[in-house]
Amino acid sequence: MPGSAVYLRIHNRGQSDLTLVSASSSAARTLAFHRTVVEDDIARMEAVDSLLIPAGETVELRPGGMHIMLTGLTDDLLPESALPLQLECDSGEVYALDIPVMKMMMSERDDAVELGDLVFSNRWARPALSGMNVSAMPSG
Ligand SMILES: [Cu+2]
Repeated sequence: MPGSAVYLRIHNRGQSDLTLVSASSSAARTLAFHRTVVEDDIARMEAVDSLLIPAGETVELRPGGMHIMLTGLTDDLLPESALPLQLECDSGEVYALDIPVMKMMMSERDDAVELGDLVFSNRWARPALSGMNVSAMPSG
């Protein structure tokens, strides 16, 4: 199944907990919040309905953990391009971000974007081609 995954760090600098309830992009038909669970030494991914960002805390989406899964790609995700991502909060607020496509995370990056109470940083997505049956399957 062709697909990609988005990783990023989200810090809530506000006084209230925020919950992200959906993700969308013009580059893919389906986006879902996933977490990785390990049972009997086998890792698999599981969809979760929402992503809680507690007040004052930081949530990290990274390979092998939480991530945003993209399937049904409508655009090729090529290295050095960027994909548009919208995250919707339960308050109705929508956060629009560009996610750089890269093969791996290049350590810490100074790319923080402040939108309302949330600060997004270290964001990246795995490269993938929209037409391929076999792709570099995100490991989690
Ligand atoms: Cu996944």
